[in-house]
Parts: sequence; structure tokens; C-alpha cells
Amino acid sequence: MNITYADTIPNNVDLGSDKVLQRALEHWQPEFRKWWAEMGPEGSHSADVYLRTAVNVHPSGWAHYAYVKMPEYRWGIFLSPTDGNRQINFGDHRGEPAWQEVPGEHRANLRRIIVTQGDTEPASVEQQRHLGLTCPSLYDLRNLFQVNVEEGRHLWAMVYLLHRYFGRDGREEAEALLHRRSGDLDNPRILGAFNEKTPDWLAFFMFTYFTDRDGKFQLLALAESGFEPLARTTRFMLMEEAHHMYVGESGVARIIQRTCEVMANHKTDDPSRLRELGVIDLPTVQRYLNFHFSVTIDLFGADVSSNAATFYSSGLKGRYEETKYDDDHLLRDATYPILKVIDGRIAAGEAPALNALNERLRDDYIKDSISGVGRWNREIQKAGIPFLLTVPHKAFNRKIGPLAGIKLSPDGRIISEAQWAANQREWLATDEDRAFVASLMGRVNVPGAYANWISPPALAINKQPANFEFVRFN
Ligand code: BYC
Repeated sequence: MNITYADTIPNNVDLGSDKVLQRALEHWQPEFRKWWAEMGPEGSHSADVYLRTAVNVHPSGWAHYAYVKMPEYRWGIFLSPTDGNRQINFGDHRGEPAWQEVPGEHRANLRRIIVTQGDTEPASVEQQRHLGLTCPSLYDLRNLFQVNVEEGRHLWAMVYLLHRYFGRDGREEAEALLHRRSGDLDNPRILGAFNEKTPDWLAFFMFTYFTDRDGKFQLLALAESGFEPLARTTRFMLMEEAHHMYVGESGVARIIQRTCEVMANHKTDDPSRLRELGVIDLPTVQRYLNFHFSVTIDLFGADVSSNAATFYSSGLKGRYEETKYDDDHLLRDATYPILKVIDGRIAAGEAPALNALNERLRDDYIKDSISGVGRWNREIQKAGIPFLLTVPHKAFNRKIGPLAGIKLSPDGRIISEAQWAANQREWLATDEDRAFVASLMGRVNVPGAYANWISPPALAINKQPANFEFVRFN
């Protein structure tokens, strides 16, 4: 098969002159297309979608807008520019020049990190593949598809690293990324949250708000890596990630706005009355929030992790904003506060800072996610409604790490198994909640029209009006 690399795969890695890489991609690209046809957005293949495509890394080139059929999207490979003088900023190799090739002794760990990162990208596309059938507007449909093609590009970014730097085992891992399936019992995706369902648009917006934000923090930690190709590719991915979180934050905000409008118009806060009126009541929003937040903070791994210590000491994965820390960047003697479970109670404790790096990143993440929830609350306050959305306690509904061993209410009270069983329905989205939200989902595909349960956006995309034909069906 002939591939004109410069045309079909925009890149700044001089793909055209790398014969080994070309051969690897000749095998992988058709497999990727097959995967997209099978597992990519359902019923979307012939639509013209108003999408941005990164065609180069310059400010004018990383967001080029045009109508595109998604199977023809030009998934590019971009590394952020470098001045060639970067040093490793942390760990045992601190002060040495950043690696341009994979250091032999860290090869297995580096591959594992890249594979784990790469695995989440197709996983999210699989999780979201049915959502286009129930879009609340063409604007939202376009945003969904934008997120999907960019997750596809992020998969390409990791596959590029595997093919270019890891030889045969890299090629095998790249293939396996197309074979695992979200939620498949026999061959699931690697991390828990990526095997959950994203069955409706409230779940989608919560996912892009909370889980894509895990992407932001993990990518920021990898952007500190001593392996420069990984640092450079993740820096570029972060530019796209920002839009995904915006889709989530503004999507939830628009749902809240619409609910508050109906609450005010009908002078009611009764969830069943609001459901009859076709909007999503705020307690249901809270239960979805609790679920997505708790499942996502598990993605940071165990509170105390020898893997995390090794990744840091060997210069593979840094802290969020590593260079802003005024310390030794070795962390051999430092400690970090963690929560411990002692005799069924939670107590403040300390762990060696090196081992607690997952916990530190989780804490950074939590601070960042709380701020957006504050903005949702301002929407509710503006409408004069006395309701406050809250982020649950860090130990609520955990499945990873020692906190998984206890039962806790969202506000942090230790409870018995029986109390958990009795109250769980108040705290986490139930089958009834999901069935109700699903009952609202119906496809709205007329330009400028929006489903009853969500407000139109204040600003559409690329300065286009809200009634722009963001997707044309053929
Ligand atoms: N589910 O020592 P620990 C994104 C495993 S999202 C299942 O704490 P470590 C995106 C762990 O693998 C960002 N298993 O682990 C968002 C280990 O397994 P083994 C994704 C889990 O290695 C939206 C064992 O438990 N990127 O980009 O320190 C849409 C012991 O744990 C989970 C990355 O994650 C879990 N939640 O930390 C699209 C960055 N957590 O060795 C995209 C790369 C842990 O016993 N990954 N385990 O078999 C990493 O840096 C690390 O692998 C982790 C785990 C932070 C995930």
C-alpha cells in the first residue's frame, strides 16, 4: 500500500525520510482505519464535520478548521518545538542532557508508561461511540467528534513513539492498542475508568470534565520527562486536551443553566416534577459527579507506589510543574502527607515523598477540578437556587489503594457496609437515574436547535454562530 506521508499524515518528525518508521506505519495505519470503522463513532462515517485539524505546530497551524469526513481525518504526528538544550530536571539524572533515544536501563518502564497513556485514547473513543446517535444539537455532535478524532491523534502520538523508539516490541504494543476493547471482560483496557460505560451526554460531559482532566495532569507530569520525544509530544497533546475539558465544563454548565431556568419558571425543586418537565434535577447531577470524580481519582494509582518512585528517580515522569518547586528535585529525604486507614478509621499520615508521587498528583488534580465545580455553583446561585454541588471526599468510593478498604459517605464519615448499602442510591447514579437521563436523549440534528434539557452555548466554535451547520449528513 502506498502512503503519501506528507499529505495524509501531517507531521514535523520528518516522516518522509524514515524508511523503518514508514514500514511500521504501513502495517499499523490500515489496522487503525479498520479499528476506527469498527469502534469509532457510530453512524458517522459519511458526515461532513466542521473539525479542526492540526497541520503544523505553529500558532496558525495547530487549529485549522474545515469540513472533513472523519475516516479521512488527517491524524498527524507533532512534537512541540525544542531548542535542543533541554536538561533532565529531576531524579538521579538531574542536570544531564535530556535523552533523545531510549536509555536501555529504563526501556521497560518507559514503554509501560507510553502504552498505558496510549491505551486510554482509543478506550475513550470506544466508550463514546454511541453518543452521536443521541446528540442534543449539531454543535454538541461536532464537539463530540472533535474530541474523538483528537483522541485518535493522541493514540497516533503514542504509537509514533512506540514505532520510532522501541523496535519490535514497540510494534507489538502498538498493535495491542487496537485489540484491547473498553469493557471487554477478556481483553479490557488497562485502567479502570476506561472500562466504564459513557452511555449518555451527562456522563460524556462529566467524563470530559473529570477524566480528560486526569489526562491533563498525567500529560503535564510526562511533559517533564527526561525522554525528550515523550515530553515534546505530550506538550502538544495538552493544547488539544484543553478543548476537551472545556466541552465538559461548559456542557455540565449548560445542563445546570437549563434545569435552573425550569426550576425558576415553575417554582419547584421537586426532582420528580423536574423530570416530568424534561430536565435533569440537580441531585442527579450530583450523583453523576460523585461517580465520575471517584472513578477518575483512582486513575492516579495507589497512594504509596514504588512504581511512581522509580518513574521519578529514573527521570521518566516528573511532578506537575516540576521546575517551579524550590527543592532538591530528588526527594530522597522528604515526606508527603497521605491518608492512612488505621483500625477502620482514617488518620493523617506521612509517606516518603518519592513513593507518594501519585498522591501528590491526585491532590493537584483535585484542586484543579474543584474550581470548575465552583463555577457550576455560580450558575445555580445566579438563578437564586439554594443548592450546592460538592466534590466528594477523597476516600469516597475508591477502588484503588488502601482507601478502597473502607466505606465512606461523600462528606467523609466512615460508615458500615449496611449504611453504605442503604445510602448508596443517594450518592451514586442509580440505574433509575441512568434510565431517566437516557429517556431524555434523542437526536437533535437541525442547525440552531437544542434539546430541551440543555441550554445553547454562549459561544459556539471558531466564532461561528450557534445555528451554524456544524455537521452535514450525506
Ligand atoms: N485501574 O503502583 P501503582 C488520558 C495498577 S488519562 C486499573 O499505584 P502506578 C485520557 C497499576 O497499573 C491519563 N489498574 O501504579 C483521558 C499497577 O499495576 P501492576 C492516562 C490500576 O504504576 C480521557 C498496580 O495497579 N495516562 O490521557 O504508580 C480521555 C499498582 O498501582 C489503576 C496515564 O495514566 C487503575 N485506575 O500508577 C482520553 C499516564 N491504577 O504493575 C485520555 C501513564 C493503578 O501491579 N500511567 N493500577 O500490574 C502512569 O503513570 C501509571 O501507570 C498510573 C498508575 C499513574 C496509571
